[in-house]
Amino acid sequence: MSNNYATPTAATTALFGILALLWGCHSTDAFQLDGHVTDEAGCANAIPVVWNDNVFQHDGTVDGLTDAAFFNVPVMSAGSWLLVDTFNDQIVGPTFDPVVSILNATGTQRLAMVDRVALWQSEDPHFHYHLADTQSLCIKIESFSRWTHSYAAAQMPDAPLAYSFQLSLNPDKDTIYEPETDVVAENPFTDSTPLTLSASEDNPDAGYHWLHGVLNTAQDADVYSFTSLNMETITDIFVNGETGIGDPYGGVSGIGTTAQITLQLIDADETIVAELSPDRIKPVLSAVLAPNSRYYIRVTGAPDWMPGQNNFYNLYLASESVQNFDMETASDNNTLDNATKVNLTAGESGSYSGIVIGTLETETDVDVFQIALTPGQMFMLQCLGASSGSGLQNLTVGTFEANGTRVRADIEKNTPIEWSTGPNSTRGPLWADDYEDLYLRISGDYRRSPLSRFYQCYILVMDEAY
Ligand SMILES: [Ca+2]
Ligand SMILES: [Ca+2]
Ligand SMILES: [Ca+2]
Ligand SMILES: [Ca+2]
Repeated sequence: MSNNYATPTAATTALFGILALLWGCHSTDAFQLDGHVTDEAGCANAIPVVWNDNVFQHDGTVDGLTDAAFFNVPVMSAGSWLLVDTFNDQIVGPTFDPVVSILNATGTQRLAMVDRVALWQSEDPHFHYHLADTQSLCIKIESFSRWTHSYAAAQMPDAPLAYSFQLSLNPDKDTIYEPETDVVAENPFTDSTPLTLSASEDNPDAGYHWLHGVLNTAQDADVYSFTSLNMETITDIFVNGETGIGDPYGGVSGIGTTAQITLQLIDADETIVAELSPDRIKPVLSAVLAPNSRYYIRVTGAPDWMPGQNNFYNLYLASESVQNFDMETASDNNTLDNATKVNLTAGESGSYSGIVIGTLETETDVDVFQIALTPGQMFMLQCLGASSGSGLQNLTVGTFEANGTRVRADIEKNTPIEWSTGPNSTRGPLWADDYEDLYLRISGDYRRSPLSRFYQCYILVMDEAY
């Protein structure tokens, strides 16, 4: 039996990316409960969790989309962390889109309910849960169809349906937990919690790290310090896990945290580089970091936040070489003629993606990028300035044809600019009809000194046939 940890290799493409998970050895043990069983009855007949080196792995089956499996977790002490994973995308054969609920031992109280990974796009839950109290838990695994009560309309596949599920108690691989003796230090910068960010084995141009902590009071401030990689990087700090306890009628996940945080990235001069109060639509803070330099991550309660029952947070730090992105070449990219060319990377099924990053160095700077399209392709983007913690306000994206005809413009207000078919889109996708090159013109206002002047755009192009 081995631990299975997610190993993000390109977290900065999380907005459109799909991540592969590692896969280890498992025991198989079939178990079924009637689909209409209550949580109380399910928890009373749950499969006992038996730890093996603080890991519990279970491969099982349920009889159709309406059934659920229940597990009983022995008493864990307050302050423990539980990593909850499913691996259904690794199963060959009939399976389902899993939803995991954490309940109290008797199944009368819901503590968390998670359908998918907020950090990267996967139907399989992967989240860290923090125990505020010493207690035992009941964990329920059900299909998305059962969660949303839509199984009547769903096409029933042949039973039984397989699932794979793993719990890890206090996992510590690539992970920092804030010290248990959490005091507000006299100097939070010299007394910060250090983390070592090192380049990963599979990708020497990148480094990743988990961070977990608790806001003990409304005034609590947690400061972590690290040295950036030995190259210029774009560094993202993701908040992995949605607040609340989820919606029992489906659609909204919650990992059970009552913390709403403000994140700051601070440089060695103690100047704030980026600041964000993350939420479901703006879950990530981003900045370009200088090589081999000291930085701090400061976590506090968001403005007007009141502490609740379980005020924990899960952060994921991802640094990647800027050379993996289309960075603006110079300040002379102010016109269509001098546009920076964007190199899209071909993905699966006729999709092409790229990430454009840059800075608006002066009040009058504009940056123009050129994207080659073919007629019939669908063009989608997401652009962030203040939405990822930079000091740029009113980030404006205009698109133009080669002859200078404006196609569309959009301004970032309280949410990222997003041209897609998704629920958070500000506009729909663009369709490349008659033009072959599309020009992206970025402008904005700088109103939040000393924050950075950084912006980024994720681009996704799909062939018509897709
Ligand atoms: Ca799911
Ligand atoms: Ca703390
Ligand atoms: Ca420029
Ligand atoms: Ca620029």
